[in-house]
Amino acid sequence: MSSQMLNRQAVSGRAFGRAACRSRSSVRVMASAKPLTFSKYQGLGNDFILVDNRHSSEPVVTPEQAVKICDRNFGVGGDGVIFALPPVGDTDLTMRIFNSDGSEPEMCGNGIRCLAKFVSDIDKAAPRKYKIHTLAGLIQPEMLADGQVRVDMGTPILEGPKVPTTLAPTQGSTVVQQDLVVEGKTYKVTCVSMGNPHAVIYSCDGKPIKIDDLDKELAALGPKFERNAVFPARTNTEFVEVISRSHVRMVVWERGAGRTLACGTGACALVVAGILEGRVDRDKVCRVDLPGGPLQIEWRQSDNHIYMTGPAELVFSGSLQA
Ligand code: ZDP
Repeated sequence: MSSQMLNRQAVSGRAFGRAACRSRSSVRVMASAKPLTFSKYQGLGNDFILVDNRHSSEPVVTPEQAVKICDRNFGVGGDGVIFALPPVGDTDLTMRIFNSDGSEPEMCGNGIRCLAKFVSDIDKAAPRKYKIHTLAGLIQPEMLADGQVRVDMGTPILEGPKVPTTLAPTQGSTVVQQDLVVEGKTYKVTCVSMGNPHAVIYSCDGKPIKIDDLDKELAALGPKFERNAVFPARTNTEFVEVISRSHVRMVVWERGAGRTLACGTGACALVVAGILEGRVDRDKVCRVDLPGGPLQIEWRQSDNHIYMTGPAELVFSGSLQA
């Protein structure tokens, strides 16, 4: 695939021909004709290729190239490519991400923990807090002494049209436990944005979700929610089982990435939804069990912000030939 064909058109929510034809050639990146150095990090198995792009405000990898880099057979393999870009205003840096289908989401939770760890590793910085500019606004990860990362994820967006969804609101302008029929079953959907859209489901046909049963249907069901007409920007979808009022279990079908082992913005969105549905306690840390491991989530009343705490680990570093 010549570089001429790879002109840049990143548009949120639109995929770039991943499934159709997985080209047989290994990925080549024309990053100013020198190899592209990268590091792979993961947060609970949600894995990303991190690129230090602080020398230019333009990502050195196009959405199409990101699709190939994320390919688990012909590329490095990952759920997305994340760029550390120059700061905006009084922030420390800017984050952008391309999903594995080439679409560009506004925010990513596991990804921003990995980005903070990546930058602090490169800069050999002592544990500190970062101000990061994203398409979803200011997000602030803080490196903790125990190696975990706690992130001030800001405030959730609850107005239906801003999530966005066309489902009718049930509590003021918020869509809480609204009916959505998919494949003949009636799901109760609560819609929350963490900068990126989430549809959260705790019950179906009047019965609580059981993760072990739901998990088998996820591959067939996930796309039916992701691309449902009531979600104009597509959506991430979280199915949740309540264990206690401060402990839940989930599986996720991500917009532009499919089934992943973890979704940080999704974990935040489902705790907000659980509180709005009266299933989860506010002002208490809620343990969220994701397929890849646990996250600690708290929706604080004092500042209405959500705080997410979890791991971020280096897997390996390498370079892609020009
Ligand atoms: O909104 C989207 O398109 C998500 N697929 C973005 C990635 C979200 C992520 N998994 C997270 O942890 O929030 C990185």
